[in-house]
Amino acid sequence: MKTNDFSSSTSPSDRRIGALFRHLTAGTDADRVSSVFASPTSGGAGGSVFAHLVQAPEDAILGYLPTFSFSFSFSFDVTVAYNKDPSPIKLNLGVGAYRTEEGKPLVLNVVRKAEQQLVSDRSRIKEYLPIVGLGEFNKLSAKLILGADSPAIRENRVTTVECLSGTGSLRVGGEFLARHYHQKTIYIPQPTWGNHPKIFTLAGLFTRRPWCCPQGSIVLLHACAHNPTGVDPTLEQWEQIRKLMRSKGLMPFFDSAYQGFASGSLDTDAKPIRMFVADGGECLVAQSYAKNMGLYGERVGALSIVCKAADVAGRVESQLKLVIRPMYSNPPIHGASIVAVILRDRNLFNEWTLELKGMADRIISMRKQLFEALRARGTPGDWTHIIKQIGMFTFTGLNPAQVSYMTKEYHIYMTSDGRISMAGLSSKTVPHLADAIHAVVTKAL
Ligand code: KET
Repeated sequence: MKTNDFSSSTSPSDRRIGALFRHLTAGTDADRVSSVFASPTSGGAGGSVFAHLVQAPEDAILGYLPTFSFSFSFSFDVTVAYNKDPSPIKLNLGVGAYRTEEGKPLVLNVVRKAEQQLVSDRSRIKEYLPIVGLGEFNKLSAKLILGADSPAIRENRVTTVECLSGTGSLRVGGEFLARHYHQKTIYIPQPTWGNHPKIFTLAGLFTRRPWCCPQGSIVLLHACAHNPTGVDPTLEQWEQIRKLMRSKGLMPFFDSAYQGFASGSLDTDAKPIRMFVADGGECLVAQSYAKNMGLYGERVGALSIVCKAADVAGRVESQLKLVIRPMYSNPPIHGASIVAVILRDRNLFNEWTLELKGMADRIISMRKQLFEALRARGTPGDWTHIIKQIGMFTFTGLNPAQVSYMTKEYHIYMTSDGRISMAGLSSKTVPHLADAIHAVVTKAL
C-alpha cells in the first residue's frame, strides 16, 4: 500500500489516516508533497518560521529587568546579573519574597507539619480536583478573608474557587467580568504592581488609571500593603472610599496578596474588604497564600465573588467553571491541601498566626533599623516614609539612575522604580544599604 492509499484498506484506523491525508494534501500537487525539505516547518536548510521574533524584555520583577532610560540606555537581567555577581556583599532586594535574618528563603514550620500529615496519609490520592478546586480549601479561604461570622457566607451568597495563586485569581476574575459584567473597563491604581495591567488586558478588559471612573466601572483595590508604595488608606479613608464607590455603583475587585503581612494580624488586614461586604453589596476578592504562608511556588490562591443572593452566587459559580475549564481545566491539589490542613486545625492555625507575625515583625524591625542607620549617617532628606510605609516594600523615592549606581557600585539589586523588598534585608545588610543610599543621594545623580 502506498502512503496515500489508506482508503483501500478495510481497517478503520487506516481509513481515518487516509481521510486526514486527503485533507492535508487537498490543493497540493504531488511533487510538493514529496519535497518535504522545501517546507518551512521541516528540518531542511530553510530558516525558522519564528526567526522574525524579537527578544522579549524580561519581567521587571521575576526577571528583574530594570530598563534604565537615562543618559545611557541599557537594560540587563538583574537575576542573571545578581547570580553572576561574585561580590560577597551583593544584596537582592528585588522580588517580594521573605528571607530570614540569614538571607535564606523560609518554609514555615506549620507548612512542614501539614506536609508531613499529607504524605503520611496513605488514603490520599492524586485524582483531578473539581474545576473549582478543593471544596474545603475554598470554604476556609472565604472564612479567612471575609471573617468566620460573615453574613455573606452564612447566607450562601459567596462563591469561592481555587485558582493559581493571586495572579490566577485575578486572571479568572478578570475574564469572568469581561464576559458577564456590563462595563469592560477596570480602573487600576497608579502606581500598581506591574502585572496588573497585563493580567486584565489579556482577560479582555480595558485598563485605565482612576482619574474619573464612570458609573458602574470596575475598580481594583489593594486590600492592604499596597505594592509598590506601602501606603494604605486609614479605616476612615476606606469608609469614604466605600461610600463613594457604592454611591457610583462601582464594582470593587480586591487584590489581597499580603493578608497578615501589613499589620501582623490576619483580621486587621482584612478589615477593608469586610467593610465592603458588611454593606450587603457585591465585590470580588483575589487571595494569595504565596507570601503569608510562604507557598510562593505552590501557586495557591482563591477567587471569591460576593453576590447579593444565593441563587446568583450559584449561577456565578457555574459561569466561573466555564472560564476555568478551557484555561487550565482544574487547579493543583497539593498546595491547597496544605492550606486546608492548617486552616482547619486550631493548633496549626494559631502556630501559623505566630509565624506570620514573626515575619511581619522582622520586616518592621528592618524598617526601623534602616531609618536609624540613615539618620545616624545624616543622609539628606526625610526618610520617615521608611517607617511609615506598610508591608513588604519600601518605595524609596530613588530614581533609576540612583538604582543603577547602587547596583554597579554597591552590588544592590532592586526594581528600577526604587522599590526595595524589606523582607530581603537583615541586620547585617542594613549598614551596607544605608551606606549605598547615603552615597547615592549625596552624589546628585
Ligand atoms: N498582587 C500583588 C499586589 C502582588 O504584589 C503580587 C506579587 C501578586 C498579586 C501575585 O502573587 P502570586 O504569587 O501570584 O500569588 N508580587 C510579587 C511577586 C511577583 O511579582 O510575582 C512582587 O511584587 O515582587
